[in-house]
Amino acid sequence: MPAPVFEPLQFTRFPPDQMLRRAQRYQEALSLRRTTRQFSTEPVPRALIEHAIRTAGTAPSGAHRQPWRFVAVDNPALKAQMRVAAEAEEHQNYHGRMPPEWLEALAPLGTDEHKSHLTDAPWVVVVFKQLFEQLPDGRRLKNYYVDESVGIACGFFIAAIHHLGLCTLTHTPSPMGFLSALLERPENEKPYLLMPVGFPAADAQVPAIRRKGIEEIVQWNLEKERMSE
Ligand code: IYR
Repeated sequence: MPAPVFEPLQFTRFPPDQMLRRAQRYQEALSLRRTTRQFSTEPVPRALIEHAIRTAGTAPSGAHRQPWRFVAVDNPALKAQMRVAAEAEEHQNYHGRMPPEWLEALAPLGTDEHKSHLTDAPWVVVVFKQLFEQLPDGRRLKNYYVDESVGIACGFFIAAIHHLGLCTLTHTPSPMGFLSALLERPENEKPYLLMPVGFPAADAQVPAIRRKGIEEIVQWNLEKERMSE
C-alpha cells in the first residue's frame, strides 16, 4: 500500500459579512442561468471552453480517480453526424419509445426530436464516464462513485459556462451509444451527457417555469428551535 503524502491546505478565510455577500452574489448569479435550446451559430473561442473544462476537472471524485473525459467538438461535419444519429434515436423516443407519462412530463418544456442545437451551437461537449481505468499491463483498475463524480464535474462545467457568459443545454440523447463510435472512445468509457455550448439565439425562448422555493428543498434539523425572529 502506498503511504499517503500530505501538504498544508491552502484556504482563504473571509470576514463574516463578506461571506454572506459572496453567498448572495453567487446564488443570484446562478439563479439567472437558464437551460437554452436555441443557439446562435456565432463562434466561441476555444480558450473559453478549455477554462470551463479545467473548472469541471476540479470536481471531487471517488478515490480521486477523476473518471471523466470531456470531448469538445467544433468540427461541423462531426456535429452534423451527431445530429443525424441523435435525431434518429429521438424520433423513436418521441414516437413510441417514451411512455405517455414521460411525454406528459416533458410537455411543459416543448421538446421534440429536432435537435438543431447540435449543429447551431459552435461547440458540442460530450462527457464520458470512465467505468474503469485500463492499465498498460492489461489489468482494469476499478473506479468508484463514477456517476456521482461525473455528475458533480458536469455541474461545475455548467456553472462555469454560465459564469463566463455562455449558455448550455444538458442533453441526453437516448440511447447514447452512437457517441462512443462517432467520437472513437475506448471501451472503458460510456457517454454520460452531451452539452451544446454557445451564445443563445437572438430570439431564444425558454419555458416559463419556476424553481422550487427554499422551503420546498430544505429541511432544517436545528439544535434549538428559534423563537420567531
Ligand atoms: N432525451 C430526449 C427527451 C428528454 C428527456 C428529458 I427527462 C428531458 O428533461 C428533456 C428531453 C430529448 O432530448 O429530447
